[in-house]
Amino acid sequence: MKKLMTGNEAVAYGAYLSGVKVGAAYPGTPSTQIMENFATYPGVFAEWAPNEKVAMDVAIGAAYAGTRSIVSTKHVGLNVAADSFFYAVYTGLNAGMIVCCADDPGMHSSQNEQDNRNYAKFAKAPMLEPADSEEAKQFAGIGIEISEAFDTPVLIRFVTRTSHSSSLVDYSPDAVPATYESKPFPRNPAKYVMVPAFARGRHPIIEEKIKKLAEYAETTPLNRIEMGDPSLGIIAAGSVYQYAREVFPHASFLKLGMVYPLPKKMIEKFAASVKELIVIEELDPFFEEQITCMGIKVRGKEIFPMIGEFSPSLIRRCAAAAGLLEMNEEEKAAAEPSPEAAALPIRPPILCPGCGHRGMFNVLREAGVLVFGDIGCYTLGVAPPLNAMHFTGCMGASIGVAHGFGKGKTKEPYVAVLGDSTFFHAGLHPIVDVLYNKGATTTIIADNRTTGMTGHQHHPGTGMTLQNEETVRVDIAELVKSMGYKKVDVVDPYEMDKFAKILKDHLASEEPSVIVALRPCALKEKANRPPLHIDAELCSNCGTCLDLGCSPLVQEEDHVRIDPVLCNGCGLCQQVCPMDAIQK
Ligand SMILES: Cc1ncc(C[n+]2csc(CCOP(=O)(O)OP(=O)(O)O)c2C)c(N)n1
Repeated sequence: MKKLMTGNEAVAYGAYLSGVKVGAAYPGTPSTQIMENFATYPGVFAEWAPNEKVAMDVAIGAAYAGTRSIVSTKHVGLNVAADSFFYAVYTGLNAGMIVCCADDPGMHSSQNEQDNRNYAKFAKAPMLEPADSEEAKQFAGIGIEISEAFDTPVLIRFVTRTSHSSSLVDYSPDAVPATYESKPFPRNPAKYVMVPAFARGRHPIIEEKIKKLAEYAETTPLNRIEMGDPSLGIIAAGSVYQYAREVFPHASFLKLGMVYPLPKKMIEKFAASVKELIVIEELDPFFEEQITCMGIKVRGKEIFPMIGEFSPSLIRRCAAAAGLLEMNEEEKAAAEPSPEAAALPIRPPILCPGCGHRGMFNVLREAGVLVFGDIGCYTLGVAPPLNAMHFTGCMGASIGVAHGFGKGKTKEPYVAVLGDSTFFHAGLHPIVDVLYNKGATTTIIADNRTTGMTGHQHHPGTGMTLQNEETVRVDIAELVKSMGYKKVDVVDPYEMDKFAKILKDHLASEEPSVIVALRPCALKEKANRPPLHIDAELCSNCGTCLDLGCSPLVQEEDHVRIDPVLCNGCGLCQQVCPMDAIQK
């Protein structure tokens, strides 16, 4: 039967079908649902690791043990896991392993739009890129085959569109996963212990392997030439291939399913059979540069942008500007921004009603401290009217940067702020660094007992596993105390006066300190508190409550009103109202 599946669902299904039994990941949009789905299949073990490097090591370990494995990550997660990924290319594995990584062109939910195809070249590992969900399913199995045939981890690249869009997949509810002979881990230090003497022996093997993979790329059906009108030849992969097919229905195509290493002979043959050759690829000129280096005349980034996400209409507009096609009136009209869309109000993301982060940021703003922030829902503290964050880089950077800022002999009061999931991901090492290197940073851990931003995944501080089993809950306050932190307070960010006093005390202290701002995520809490309302007679319309940036607070002509449908009853606005106009 056919089933509508997202690319994330399909690759998880494909991994299950091909006998993958161990999966590890850390959540990250757009890849999160790969592991969430894989975890639902019978007979598999799947975990949320504290971060992507740990996830990578876990999957590598499983493959060493002779069990097929999968890792999934968003693009920047591969930065975190890169050290491990690179050694795995050197050691090889023992059973197949696929690394599904999802790029985010257009930065729908990321801090950058790096092109992870570069990792394949950099690490010297093969990379596949599906163009729809059926391919996502199939490429999981082919990835495992390649991994075992060439003794290498195989990257499967997604982008937001291939991860999140749905298309039909051949599906059987009773499908039985493939069986395979599990081999015991060979005790072979020359292969698995990467000291320089042994690693030197491995490097030529990797170079040889990538040459063999390039030969494989020439014959695998993953890459195919689809001859149409020979006046224009297009090389494309992934979702961009689908867009290009839509825009140029009659052109000739070289559709790449294996995006590294490239099938050079096939490219030469294709180039020779078309009059003009173009490459359509999002982000970096990854194919274009390699094809240009082969001495083949090709155009790519001269026509299409290096920045942002593509769409059929963007490809059409760029191609028309380059004289490759003519747009009809309807297409021209569709390319113009619609007045209706322009008239829509801008709705930036904001913290949810009842979010504890709001109380914390209100205290921080009122205290006027510099806030070295991090990545999570709480990054929204940067937005007006809270305006209470002054730096965010990547996960876990808050504490180290704040520590360095302190060592830079600043006179300004400053704090580091990061979430509980981020703390377990990349906060442990810098928080040790502050202590070890005699820093004075106050670190605030916004503990909402979940990974809020990516959709409420468990982490070591929630007491539950990905497969919904109860487990040890690592207590953040006890953990930092055991490291040697003496000044540690746990405070509810709903209690803003108390929080402000504790903050003042911590900032006045010379010693490094930790404040755990503990308040479960409002979307998980199911608090069932009655909504508040504003007595219009008492409201002086001063706007103090609006500075909390809480969406149920609506400005009327001469007073503020609370929308009872949205209000969570948290009482933060009641605490800041100077007129006592807000009541239960
Ligand atoms: C290296 C990396 N991995 C994953 C992500 C995706 N991501 C962004 S924020 C976040 C965690 C947020 O959880 P938490 O720190 O608990 O804060 P909350 O959103 O709950 O406030 C994740 C997983 C990322 N941006 N970078």
